[in-house]
Amino acid sequence: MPKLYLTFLIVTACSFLHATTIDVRLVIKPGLLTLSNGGTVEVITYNNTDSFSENSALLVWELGDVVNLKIVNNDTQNHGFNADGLTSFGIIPAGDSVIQTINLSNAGVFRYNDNVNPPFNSYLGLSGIIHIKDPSDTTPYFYWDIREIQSNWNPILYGSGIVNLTDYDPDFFTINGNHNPNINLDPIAKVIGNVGVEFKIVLVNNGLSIHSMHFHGYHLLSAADSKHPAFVGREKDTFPLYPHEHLILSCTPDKPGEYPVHDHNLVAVTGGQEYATGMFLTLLIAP
Ligand SMILES: [Cu+2]
Repeated sequence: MPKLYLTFLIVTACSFLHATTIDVRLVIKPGLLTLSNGGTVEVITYNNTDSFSENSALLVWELGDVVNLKIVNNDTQNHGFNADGLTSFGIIPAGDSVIQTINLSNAGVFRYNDNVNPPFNSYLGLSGIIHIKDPSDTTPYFYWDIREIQSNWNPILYGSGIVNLTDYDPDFFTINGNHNPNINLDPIAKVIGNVGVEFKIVLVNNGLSIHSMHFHGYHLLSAADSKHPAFVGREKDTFPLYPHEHLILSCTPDKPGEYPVHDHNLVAVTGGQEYATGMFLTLLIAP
């Protein structure tokens, strides 16, 4: 047997030996999201605990593992669960649950969403991030689940009413369901790092608008781009992000400091027409 082939067999066998099976349960639940002006709107989210979370769960899994994913639909409407390139559950009727086994054979970022009533159920909060990590990748990761809210749409859509996409005029803008300044208290989003130590940020646009994240202080390297794979390798300070697109950005800070990051689509830095209660946060880099 050729040596290379034998090595491949041994490596494959080892990775199977180390494969872990994990049970993941996500519950679809309606609830209220608190906006930057203190008001609330109806949202529906995928929750990985029994309590309601304002933003759908971040799912970080390991390459080679096997996930038994159970989706429980605790809403009064039918929903689904879909992640392009990974899995699709079809319809999960109200009050029902569906289990699927997913073999994690490709590392990378996948956007998951409810593909029923597109794009509105996804807009209402039923969308999130799956990151399948290669265990050899020890880089610290941060995650930005980016979306907008048109506050007068949520009660209509939640009540199964109809809105016109061409009238979309969002008034609140969130990262992981948070806004400035609260966003800086979210350890999943807030980059805290050190000079000379690489970190990566996964950005997923789960909204319906184009965003453009602008970094002060550093240039970041595009390490993955779902919409424009040819842009991978570019080093710059502003990264457009189309609806349902994802990016992975890498940075090895060359200096200490606290530097702002904000959406260059400046309306998205506001919340309820108030500046700067939207997509604005800082990178905090220690020497
Ligand atoms: Cu700026």
